[in-house]
Amino acid sequence: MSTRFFGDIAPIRYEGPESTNPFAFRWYDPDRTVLGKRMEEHLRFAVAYWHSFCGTGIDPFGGDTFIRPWFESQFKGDPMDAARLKADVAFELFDILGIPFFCFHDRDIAPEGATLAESNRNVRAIAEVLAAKMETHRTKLLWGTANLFSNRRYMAGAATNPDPDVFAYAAAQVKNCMDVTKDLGGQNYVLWGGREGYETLVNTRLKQELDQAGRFLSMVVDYKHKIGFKGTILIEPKPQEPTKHQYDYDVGNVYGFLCAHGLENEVRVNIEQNHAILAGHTVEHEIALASALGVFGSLDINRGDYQSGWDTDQFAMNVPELTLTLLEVIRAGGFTTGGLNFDAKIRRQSLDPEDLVHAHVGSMDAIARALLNAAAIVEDGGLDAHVEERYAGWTNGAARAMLNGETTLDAIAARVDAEEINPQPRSGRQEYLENMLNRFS
Ligand code: XLS
Ligand code: NI
Ligand code: NI
Repeated sequence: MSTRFFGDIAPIRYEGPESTNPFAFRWYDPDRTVLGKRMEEHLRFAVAYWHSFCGTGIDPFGGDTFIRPWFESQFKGDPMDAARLKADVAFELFDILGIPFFCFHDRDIAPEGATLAESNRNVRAIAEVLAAKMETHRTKLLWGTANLFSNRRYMAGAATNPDPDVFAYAAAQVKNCMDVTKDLGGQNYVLWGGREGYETLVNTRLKQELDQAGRFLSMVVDYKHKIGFKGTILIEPKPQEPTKHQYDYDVGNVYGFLCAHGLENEVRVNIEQNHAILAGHTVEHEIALASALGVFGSLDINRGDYQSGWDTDQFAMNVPELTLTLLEVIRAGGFTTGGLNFDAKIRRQSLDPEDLVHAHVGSMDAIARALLNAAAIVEDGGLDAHVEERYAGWTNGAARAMLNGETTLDAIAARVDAEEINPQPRSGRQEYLENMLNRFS
């Protein structure tokens, strides 16, 4: 059954850079080979159920602006029927975009019930609706996650709540969501700890809360193995918002936490552009660090505002910025189970169904163009050659010995004396290299 929420908008096709058709791709050409791989396989785009089908346009100073027939406030009848209508519209958009993946929270797809058992049944019932649709549509599940932050019971955290009953409730909710994610063939399972942090240290036992978080994550990993879920468990770092201080602050912080609990080979990170900015980093930095530490998993691709100190979650449209992002993704070896999830929302004034289409089409195009730019930079080789040259000293024997543990501090001191080593600074050539990059954007 087609709901035709999007009217007569036809599936978006690639028409090439000269096209002026707003309902066409100018750069995203899924079958085009880039660095030996199809563009679609490089990018692995996913629609985020929460922003695209649950977002209301609300902001701190005003209520809903979007008209969506499946919203509880606008739907007359059984909320489960509203959830089914929402699923119809979701697959209508997936088909229009030809998108390979989607992502959801349990509470996005199905309404919360009076008890957890009822909520879990609702999630399971709508998952069956989604499973049936996935059989006849091409869109698959990139990841599922449990919403452990909206309901007031989680206001002081889920795994890190002072109340053990909240910890238990969250565990039961996550178990159900992992089961459903596995049954839908999800390629990852995400944990974002929006309320796992504190508002004030005055009432917080920080070490106790960190221990709780570690135990919770260990049980998630154990359960993954118990049910034979083949996907990747991902933690999504964010420094603050909604809590003043969140424990999963950034990639470096999450890595330390994983090591402290022996989970660094079990869990990877889902990096978000806007979260990187809030942590005082760039998204490239977070990708490069995750890759260096062996925990790069997936990306929530969006765009933060450089003036607002909050998660504005705008669609990413800036090609030169995205070129640097895609360059780091390529350097990290690309995605395995991960992908690019549009954790982005249309603006409060973007009222029309077609605005959702323009947002996705525009961002898919900007990212595709950035991938082509990044691939051209790699193929040109000039940048890599410069970096190679910059570190070339480390290939000689005495230098290698310093790195691989074959020498000691006092032996090095003796060699510096004997060889009268006196290093001369060399230009880092930043502007020269930035000029080189600008040839590709
Ligand atoms: C919020 C997060 C959230 C996660 C999924 O800032 O980005 O949307 O991606 O829970
Ligand atoms: Ni996110
Ligand atoms: Ni976010």
